[in-house]
Amino acid sequence: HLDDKEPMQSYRQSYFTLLAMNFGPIGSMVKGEMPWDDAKLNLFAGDLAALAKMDVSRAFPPGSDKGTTRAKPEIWDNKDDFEAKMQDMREAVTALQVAAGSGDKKIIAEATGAAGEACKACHDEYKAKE
Ligand code: ASC
Repeated sequence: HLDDKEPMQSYRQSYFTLLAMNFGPIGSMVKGEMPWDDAKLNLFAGDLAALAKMDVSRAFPPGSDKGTTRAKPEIWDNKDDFEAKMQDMREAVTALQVAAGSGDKKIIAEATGAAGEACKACHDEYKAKE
């Protein structure tokens, strides 16, 4: 490996970086911090939905809580709740792709808010601040 990190830590960080870099611009467009671009929004929402089909749960196997990870031990203590929150995220970003296809800014804003809440719900419980 290229570094001395837990390999699954690299896997999950890469995954969530891809999520953030597709979701971030959608959030910025909805907030008016970036020019609205329907084509880009649909591309990003499509990639998010594709990423949601990946089994990111496999990036959190037992024993992969070692090292300097910001993934809190509660993930492995509350696997069912963690999985449920992950599933909420999958459903929210899949719904966001459908919303993006509508072209309706209000519907897109609501779906973006819901997806952001799904991200946050998991971070609040399972991602260390630093
Ligand atoms: C983002 C991003 C997150 C979520 C979260 C939403 O753009 O990188 O982790 O939105 O901040 O509350």
